[in-house]
Amino acid sequence: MALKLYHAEPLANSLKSMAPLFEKQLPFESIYVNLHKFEQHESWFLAINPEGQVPVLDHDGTIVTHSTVINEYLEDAFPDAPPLRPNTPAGNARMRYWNKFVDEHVMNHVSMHGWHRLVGLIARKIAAGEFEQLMERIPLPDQRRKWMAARSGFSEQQLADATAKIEYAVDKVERQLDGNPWLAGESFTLADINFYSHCGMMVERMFPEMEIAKRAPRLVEWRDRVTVRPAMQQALTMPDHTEPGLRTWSGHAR
Ligand SMILES: N[C@@H](CCC(=O)N[C@@H](CS)C(=O)NCC(=O)O)C(=O)O
Repeated sequence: MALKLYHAEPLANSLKSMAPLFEKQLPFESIYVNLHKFEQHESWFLAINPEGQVPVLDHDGTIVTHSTVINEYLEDAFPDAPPLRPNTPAGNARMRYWNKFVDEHVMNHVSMHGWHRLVGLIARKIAAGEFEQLMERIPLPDQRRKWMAARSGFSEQQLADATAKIEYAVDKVERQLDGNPWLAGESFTLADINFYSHCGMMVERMFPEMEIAKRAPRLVEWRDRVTVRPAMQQALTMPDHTEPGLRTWSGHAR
């Protein structure tokens, strides 16, 4: 059995698929893809994932893409490893409800702020002609538009809309954690890993004006319980090649 994970820094989608590998104690070969150098759009990587995005799991030649799909694949492929799904119909439905919520209503909004603050700096450093050439290599039209928007800067209105969606998510999670130790109920699941990787671990540092400690104390306590998990610590200490000067809020929870 050979597992390889193509990933970037331990944050967002990359963290989301690294954490389950450590939680499930599955040895894997880590292959770092440098997004700051656009390696995800190079032909060697596009041959593995034609969509040009990380993370990608390679399990004995079976290629699996999209973090939520990868994480469920690991549950199905390794039933004897410590589970990250309740494995009851109702429990799995709750977990998938929260995964869907994070994937559809949280990830892109936090990501826009991240791209505005970090990727925008990277994109603006690239010379005009070179930038257009790099854009031509991006296979997903939405992703190409996102890179271009990051270079010119997202509008105040777009950023404010994204902030409102994040506030909604924070309040929703805070209510869910009233009486439930974890998002899907009694056990730690992929849903906790998902919300943590995209929002929970950095929301306080990214949005100090939200006063998260006051607004969502249960979320902060949950966040700390996720951070100290040995597997999460292993994932969080995976290499970070972000230029130190560009590590503002993205300095990870270490
Ligand atoms: N739906 C995908 C999204 C993957 C994604 O957005 N990956 C980002 C890194 S967090 C990426 O590869 N960005 C580089 C790019 O699109 O150029 C998933 O869940 O894995």
